[in-house]
Amino acid sequence: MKKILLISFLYGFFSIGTNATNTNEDPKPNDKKATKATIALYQQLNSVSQNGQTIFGHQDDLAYGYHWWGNNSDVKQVTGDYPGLYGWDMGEIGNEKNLDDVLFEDIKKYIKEAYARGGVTTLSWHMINLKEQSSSWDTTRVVHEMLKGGKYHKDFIKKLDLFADFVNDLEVNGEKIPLLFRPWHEHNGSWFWWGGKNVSIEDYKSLWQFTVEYLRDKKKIHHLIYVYSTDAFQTQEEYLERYPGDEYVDVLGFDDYGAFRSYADEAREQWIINELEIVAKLADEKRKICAFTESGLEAVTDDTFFTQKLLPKLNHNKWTKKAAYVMLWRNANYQKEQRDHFYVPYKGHSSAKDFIQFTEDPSILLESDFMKMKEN
Ligand code: BMA
Repeated sequence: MKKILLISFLYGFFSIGTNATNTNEDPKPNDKKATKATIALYQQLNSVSQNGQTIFGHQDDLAYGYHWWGNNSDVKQVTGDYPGLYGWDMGEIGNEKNLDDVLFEDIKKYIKEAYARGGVTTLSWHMINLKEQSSSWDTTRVVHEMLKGGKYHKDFIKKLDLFADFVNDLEVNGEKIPLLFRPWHEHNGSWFWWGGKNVSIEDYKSLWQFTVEYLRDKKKIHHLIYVYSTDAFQTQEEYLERYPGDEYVDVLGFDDYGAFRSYADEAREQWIINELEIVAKLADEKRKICAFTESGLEAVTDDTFFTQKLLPKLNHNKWTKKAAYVMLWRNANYQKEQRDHFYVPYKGHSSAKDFIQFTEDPSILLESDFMKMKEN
C-alpha cells in the first residue's frame, strides 16, 4: 500500500511541468481559475459517469408544470424527490421574464434553492436574433456581424454583460454557485440563427470562442462549465464539425428527440446508442465528461417510455452508461399554452408508474441520490 502511494506521489511529482497526461489525476474544467466549487462539481459529475450512473434533469422543473404555476415540481409530485439537475433558459435576458414567461429573479431563487439541496444547474440560451430583434428561430444571417468589428458586436457584448450579471448574482455565503453553461446548442441543425446553413463553420467556432473568452477572461467569471451540444448525429466527424476546440469545451453533449418520436423506426432509435458511445469515447480520449443534454417523448404518449426506451439506451453498455446526466424538456403549463407540450409525467398521468420505476433504477440519480453519492 505504502509503496503504491510513494510511486503515485513520484509519478504526480515528475508529471508536473510535462505535457504527459497524468491519467491518475481527476479531470478538471479548462478554466485555470475555476473556483473550488466548480472543480468539485466537475469531479462529482465525473464520478457519476465513472460509476455508470446518470443524474436525471428537467428543464424549468420548479417554475411551472402541466397543471400549476410557481414553485412546485412535477418530478417531486410524482416520485417524492426533486430532479438532480435543473435546466433554465436565458432567452430574452434584459426583460423581466424569459422567453417562456419565467421571471429571471425567480430563476435565481430556484437555482439557489436547488443548490442548497444539492442539485445541479444547467443554463441554455435561446438568444434573440440581434439583427431582427426577433427570436432564435429567425434564421436571418447575423453571426458574422456579431463578431469583433461587426455591426452587432456591441449588442452582443451587452447581452453577454447581462448574462454575466445574472450568473454573478448566483452566490451563497460569498461563494458562487457552479453552473453548467450550454450556449449555441443544436448547431448542426438549421433552425436557429447560429446553426447549420445560417452560419459558416468558422464563424460558429469564433462565436463560441469569443463567448468563452469574454466571460472567462474579460468578465472574470470562473464558475462556469462549458457544455457543447449538437442535435442528432451519426458520425464522430459530424459531431466534431463545428467543435470550437478542447480548450473551449468541458462537457460533450448532444440532444436527440427524433429517435423517440412515434414514427421513428427501430434503426433511428438505435442512433441514441451510437451517439452515447461516440460522446463517451471522445470524452474518455479528451479527459472530459459526456452527457445526454436534451431528450424525451413529447406528451409521453408511450406508457413504458421511461423503462423500455430511455433506460435501456442509457444502460446498453459500458460506454452508454457514461452519460453523467440526461435532461428532459419542460412541462409546459396547459392553461397557459393550450397544448400538450410536456416530457415528464405529471401526477395522475398514465406513465407516472413507469417513470417512478425508471427513477428507482440504481443507475438513475434524483437529487437526494446525488446528495448521498457526494457524501460517500
Ligand atoms: C422549445 C419549446 C418552446 C420554448 C423553447 C425554449 O423546445 O419548448 O415552446 O419556447 O423550447 O424553451
